Amino acid sequence: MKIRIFFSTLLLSGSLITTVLAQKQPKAPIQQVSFTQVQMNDQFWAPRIETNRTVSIPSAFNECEKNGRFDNFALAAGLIKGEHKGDFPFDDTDPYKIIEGASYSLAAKYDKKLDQYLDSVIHLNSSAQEADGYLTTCVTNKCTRLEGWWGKSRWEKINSHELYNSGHLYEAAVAHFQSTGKRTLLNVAIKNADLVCKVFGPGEGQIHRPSGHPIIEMGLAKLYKATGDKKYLTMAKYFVEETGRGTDGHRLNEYSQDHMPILKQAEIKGHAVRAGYLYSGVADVAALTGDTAYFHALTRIWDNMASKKLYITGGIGSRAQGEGFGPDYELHNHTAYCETCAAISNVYWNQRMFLATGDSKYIDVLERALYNGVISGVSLSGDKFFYDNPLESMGQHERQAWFGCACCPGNITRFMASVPGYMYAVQENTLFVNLYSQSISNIEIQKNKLELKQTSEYPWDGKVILTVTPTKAKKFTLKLRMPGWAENSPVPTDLYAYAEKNNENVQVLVNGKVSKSTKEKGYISIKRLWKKGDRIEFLLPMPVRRVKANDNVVDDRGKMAFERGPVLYCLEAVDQTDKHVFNKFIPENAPLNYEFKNDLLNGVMLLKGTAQQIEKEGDAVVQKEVPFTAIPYSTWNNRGANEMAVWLPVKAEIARPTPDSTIASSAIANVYGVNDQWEPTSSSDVSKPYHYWWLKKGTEESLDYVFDKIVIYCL
Ligand code: FUB
Ligand code: ZN
Repeated sequence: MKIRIFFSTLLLSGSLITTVLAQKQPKAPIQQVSFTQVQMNDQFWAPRIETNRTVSIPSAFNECEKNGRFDNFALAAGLIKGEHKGDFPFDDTDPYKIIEGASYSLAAKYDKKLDQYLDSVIHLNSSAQEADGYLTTCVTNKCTRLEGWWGKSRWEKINSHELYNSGHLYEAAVAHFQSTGKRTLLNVAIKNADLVCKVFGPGEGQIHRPSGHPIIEMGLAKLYKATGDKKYLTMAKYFVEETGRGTDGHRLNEYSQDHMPILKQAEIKGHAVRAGYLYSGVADVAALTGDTAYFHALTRIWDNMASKKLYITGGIGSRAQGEGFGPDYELHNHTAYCETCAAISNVYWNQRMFLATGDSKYIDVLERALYNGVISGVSLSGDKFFYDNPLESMGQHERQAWFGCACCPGNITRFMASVPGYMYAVQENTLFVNLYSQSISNIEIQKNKLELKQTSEYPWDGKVILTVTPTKAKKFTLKLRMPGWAENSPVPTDLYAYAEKNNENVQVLVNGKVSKSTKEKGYISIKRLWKKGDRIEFLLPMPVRRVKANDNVVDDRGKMAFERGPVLYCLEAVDQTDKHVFNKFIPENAPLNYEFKNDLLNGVMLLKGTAQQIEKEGDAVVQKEVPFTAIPYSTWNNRGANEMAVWLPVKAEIARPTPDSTIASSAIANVYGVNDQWEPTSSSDVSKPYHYWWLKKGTEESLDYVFDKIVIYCL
């Protein structure tokens, strides 16, 4: 007889406990189980990670070669003659990010050619480093074209990105050291960090300034962990503490979250990637120094993000202008910016919030970003990337092989290679199972080795079998994350809700029987003497769900989105009979089915149902029943540019009949305020008529990184 555990009755007391315990810091740090210990062999992630290794990393390195990223290092090293190339002072970070991704990739699967290629790139990086450790090639190369960014000398401008370059260097160096055991890049990083520690700080003669574009905080924390040298942690803490103080008299601004000290901040504002990286760095510092005040500030800011500024894709940052956050509930779809780097930063931040609290709500947000808004950033072929990830398209969006400002492709390469590292965490004699995916892992709990095997078709199916094989029988607590989506809660706030409750029960069986368990902070805890071959069956019902947004989100009113498990869906025109999306609505009660399609989009679960289509017949508007197909949002735009929507109307009034082709569409630049005050930059993507980066002419301010991306599209 199958015995079931009913968790819904525990929900109320569980959430009260969560609130109270969230105020406390855990006794011992929760440690992420390294991606090197986890071998994914599933149908979803393993092929993507392999494509990252075999296509994304080589093609991104190739773009670095073509676009002068390596030449800039060679020029700074005096190895070649010529002009500094590229449009941004942070172009050096492209190679660093790809080195990081390639290092992770090497650790998972050794490749001699790649190892040697990295050696040659690192040789250029180290040769370009100045004698005192300084490393930012456009400054060393005295690139006058980029003086607007960096000025006339080192560290002159807060937005020069010199410290951002350093941060990515440290992250790459630690990854390369840990993967290969080589100190070549680590030595470069240490020399640079030692210089940064001399130049910046509270002391006399030092520069009293925050980082401008965070990442150095996380990078320094990693360097501290890798070397054990506390001064790097002190430096990271300094950058955190200096934020919002304006000690050196620079202009305080929300754009860099530099408007007030972090301890006073409550609302997430400004540039989204900066925010995600900054708060991740703050979480690192808080965890490594045991600072609860910073952690409380982070909790407040996170609450604002997750309850008012989080897209259903897990993406953040609604605005092209300033690449950042708008006011609460500004979550428009067509012009949603949702930079790929910002979704990645959201994963970093949530992972760190989890590590600080052991609360699964952070993994719920992480999982949402992971399966949706992060991986939409890369094509299934692995060689094309989205910079912004809108939730609606008229067909004007298309992934590109590279960008003038190429932050996203490199970020994807390093992120994809690290995905297995998000599955597990260990704290004393507790093992957290955060993500589900077919895999084999070797984990150590209090010096006891253990093999953990997951057999599953997740995310397409909610059945997960975990086989536990400790070397010696061992008593420990295994915590299974109960995904929020399995508990009628798409996000841990009231920003989104399922339209109807699912009453199917989650089941947990150990060796075929119900086992004693408790529930705390979103985990089912099973404490027992685990023996070789113990088998857990975890069954998560996975019906198709309709999602409603909080009514304050104006753009989503009268609309619903579809999900199944952690996967968000969208309608793409190519799958619809009439090749249109916006002329349809899907009534709330329309039945929905799902079907796995092996030969589509590398194998995907499709959603199918019946929609109502609005059509013009002469002067009349008529309604017709038609079938529709929805695909995972992350897989859209793999069959060319076409219409796409995540949020779909539930009633006729919001659906739009497709306009007659004879009605001329017009570019509406003036609607966005583009006038002769503005000009496109050289990094505009001229291969696409509607994609331009605009800069406000002249003025210090415009050079101070206030630029708009204006997407002009046809109505
Ligand atoms: O400024 C460096 C990177 O370029 C940012 O993180 C991205 O948003 C892009 O602006
Ligand atoms: Zn980016």
